[in-house]
Amino acid sequence: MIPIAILVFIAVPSFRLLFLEQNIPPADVTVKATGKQWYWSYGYPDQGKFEFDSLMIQDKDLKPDQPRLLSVDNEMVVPVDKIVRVQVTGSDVIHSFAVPSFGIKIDAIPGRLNETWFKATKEGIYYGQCSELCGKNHAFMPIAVRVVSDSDFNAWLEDAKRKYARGDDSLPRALAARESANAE
Ligand SMILES: [Cu+2]
Repeated sequence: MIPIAILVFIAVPSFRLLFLEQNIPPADVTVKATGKQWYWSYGYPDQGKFEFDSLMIQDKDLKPDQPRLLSVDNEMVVPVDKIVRVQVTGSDVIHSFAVPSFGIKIDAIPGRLNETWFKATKEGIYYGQCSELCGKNHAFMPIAVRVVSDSDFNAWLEDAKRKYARGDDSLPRALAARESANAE
C-alpha cells in the first residue's frame, strides 16, 4: 500500500506538469521542420510557401570558424526575444529535433505534426542534432539555428522568399543530396 500511496502522491503534480508542457504560448513565428534521410528542411508556413533544405557541410568545405559535423549550408533563422513555435514532422522515418540550448527535443514522426516552442534571448548560432536513430547518416544531419535581430530577420525573410520559392531548385537539390549520400 505504501508504494501505491507514493505513486498517487507523485501523480497529482505530474499530470499538471504534463498538461502544461503541451501548452504553447501565442507564437510570433512558426517554423516547420521536416526530418528527412538525412537532412532537415525548414518552412515558415505563416510567411508564404517556401521551404529550404539544410545540409551538413562536408569536412573539406568547412571554413575555419565552422564547427565540424554541426555546420550547415542553410540555417534555420529566427528573431531574438520572440516566441518561436516549431512544428516537427518526418517524411520517411522517425527523426528527432533536438536543440539542447533551447531545452527542446521532440520526435519527427511521418504523418504527425508535433509542436514545441522556444524563446532565444541572445543572438548567435545554436546547434542541435537528430536524436532518433534514423539510418546510416543519422550522425550527419545537424540542426543549426541562427538567432538574429528583428530587422535582420525581416531582411532574411524577404531574401528567403525569393530564393526558396517553391518550384525553385529545391527538389533536384534534395534528390542530389540523397544520391550523393547513397553513393558514399
Ligand atoms: Cu534523423
